[in-house]
Amino acid sequence: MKLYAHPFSSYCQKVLIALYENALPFELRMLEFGDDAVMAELEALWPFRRFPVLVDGERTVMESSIIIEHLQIHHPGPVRLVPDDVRAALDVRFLDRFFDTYVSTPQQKIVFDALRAPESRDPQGVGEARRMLETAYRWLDDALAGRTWAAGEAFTLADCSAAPALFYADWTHAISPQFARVRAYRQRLLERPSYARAVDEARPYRPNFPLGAPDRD
Ligand SMILES: N[C@@H](CCC(=O)N[C@@H](CS)C(=O)NCC(=O)O)C(=O)O
Repeated sequence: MKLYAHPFSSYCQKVLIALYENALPFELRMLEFGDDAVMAELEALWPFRRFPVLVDGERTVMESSIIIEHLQIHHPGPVRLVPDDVRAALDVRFLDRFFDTYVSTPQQKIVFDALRAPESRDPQGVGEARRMLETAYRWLDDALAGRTWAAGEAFTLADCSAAPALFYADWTHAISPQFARVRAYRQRLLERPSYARAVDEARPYRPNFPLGAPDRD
C-alpha cells in the first residue's frame, strides 16, 4: 500500500493511527511542500489534492474515514476499529462524523484564515468556528461521561478521528478546564502508543503551525 500523506496533517494522522494500531505495512508518499512530483501524482489520483489518499493495488481510496473502513475490510487486524455489530458501528460512525464536522472543520477554518492575507480574512467565519468548537467541547464533555474512549470501552475509528482533531483544536481554541472530561480524554489519546508515535513523527514540523505551536504535548 502507498499512502499519500504528510505527518503533520490531522487527517493523515487519523489514518496513520489506524495503520499503526494493526501494524500494517505501507510506503509513505510524502507530500513535502515544494515537492511537485509527488503532488502531481496526488493530483492525478484526486484532483482536489486533498490528502490522505491510499493506493492499494488497483484501488485508490480517498477520505480518511473510508480509508480506515477499507483497511478493516481488506487488511483486518486484531484491533477492530469499526465494530462488527451494526448498531455499535453506527454509534462509532456518528462520532467519527462529529469529530470531523464539529471539531476538525472549525479548527481548520481558523488556521486557514490565519494563512490569508489580512485584507482577505473572515472574522465573522472565525467567530462562528470558535463558537462551534465551544459547543462541540460542551457536548462532548457530557457524551464522555463514564467512557474511556469516544464510543465506550473499545478504541475505534471515532478515536482515530478524535485524536488529531482535539490535539490541534486545543492548540487553536483552548479547551477550557471546565471541560475536564474532554481534556482527560485528549490526554488518554496522546498516551495511546499509535497516536504517540504519530505525534512524535510530526514533531519536526511544529514550527509550521500557523498560529504558533504551544510548548507542550
Ligand atoms: N475529508 C477529507 C479531509 C482531508 C483534508 O482536509 N486534508 C488536508 C490536510 S489535513 C488537506 O488536504 N489540505 C490541503 C489543501 O487543503 O489543499 C478526509 O477526511 O480525508
